[in-house]
Amino acid sequence: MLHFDMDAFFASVEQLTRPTLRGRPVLVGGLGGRGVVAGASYEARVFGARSAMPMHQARRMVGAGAVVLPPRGVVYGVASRRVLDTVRTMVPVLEQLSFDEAFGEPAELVGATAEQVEEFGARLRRRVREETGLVASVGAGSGKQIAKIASDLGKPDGLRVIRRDEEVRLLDGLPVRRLWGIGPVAEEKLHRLGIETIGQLAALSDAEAASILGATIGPALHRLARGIDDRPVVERAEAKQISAESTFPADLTTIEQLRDAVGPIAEHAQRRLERDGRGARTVTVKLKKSDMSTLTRSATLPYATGDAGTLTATARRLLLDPARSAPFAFSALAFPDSPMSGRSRCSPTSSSSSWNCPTPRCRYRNRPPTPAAGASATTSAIPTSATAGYRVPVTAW
Ligand code: DCP
Ligand code: MG
Repeated sequence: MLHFDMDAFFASVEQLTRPTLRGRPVLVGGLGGRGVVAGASYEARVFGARSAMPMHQARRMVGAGAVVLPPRGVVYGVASRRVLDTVRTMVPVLEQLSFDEAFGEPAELVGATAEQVEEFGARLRRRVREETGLVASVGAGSGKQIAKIASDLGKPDGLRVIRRDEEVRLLDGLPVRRLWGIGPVAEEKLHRLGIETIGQLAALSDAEAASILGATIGPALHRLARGIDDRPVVERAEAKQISAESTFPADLTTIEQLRDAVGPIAEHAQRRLERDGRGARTVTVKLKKSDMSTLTRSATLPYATGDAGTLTATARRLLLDPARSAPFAFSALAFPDSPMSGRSRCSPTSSSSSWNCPTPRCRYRNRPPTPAAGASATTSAIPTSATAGYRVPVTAW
């Protein structure tokens, strides 16, 4: 498995397109009072500046030499496409994770030695640099988890191939947070039990891992901690968010009411996910309080799934007790995510007034094929995740 990730992507594109910025500490991000850093060049990182840090703090760290720029999304999009197109000349099937990173498993590396993988990775990095002027770091290993860790270890401007016999030693010593799917909440749970490293997590029994991390994602995370990672590379079709929501006649005031209310909403969204032949990895719950303020919480699973039980359970875990905040007037749930592989999806007919659909009950069948139109006020309130393309407002249909 190969993973590539561009170095300081936004900042590097700025330095590429504005040569006077090369070698200088560039901060890309929000310029206003509450702006945060989206990307920092490696020259800025020397001073401690990092992505997601308040811009004023990063500016202070870097000092007078800081070059602060607003993000130019369109330019990064063009650069991203050029990078991806270049990588595809050597790795035809790619699973893109964001603007600047992707997994690939080139057929010519099946059964290759570590030296052959290194040679391929070096060639790939060279080609990206020659074609785009940008620097990619590349990692390789037996699975996605290890390949991603490898590219990170290779940074900046590097290549790291992790051999089978190095894997366990390397994983064991890493903090649990480095494991795919472990967010701040799971990390804190594990820390409270004295589990700091991936090795300590791997040493638990299956039952212990499930009881700490939950029966839905615990076993998957435990397998990853033990270095078992056979997830294939899956080309993603257009990402989208599928959502369902309800408004209640009376405010929900207990966690039990809220849990009950989530069931039918989750099932509704899950049925639509299924009809689309998709799976979801991220579950977002949006709650509207009686004072009309909105609260959004999400969780990302280690695998995309279409399983109703898993998705509903994940949504329920995200709920907050109304007794400890204002009662909830409204609750919504969304699955932004990737398609499951292998099932055909709807496409517009040549007349453009209806759709060819894989299932007879499909909601697209008699709709004009303009899926991006009509995002309702309710769904547009759901933050677009990095993978969300267009959103489908269930309330409108
Ligand atoms: N990004 C962002 N907000 C963040 C993190 C990243 O907007 N909190 C954007 C800017 C980054 C791009 O996504 O340039 C890619 O993210 P990476 O995490 O890959 O970070 P970089 O490419 O900037 O640096 P590197 O990969 O070298 O660590
Ligand atoms: Mg990057």
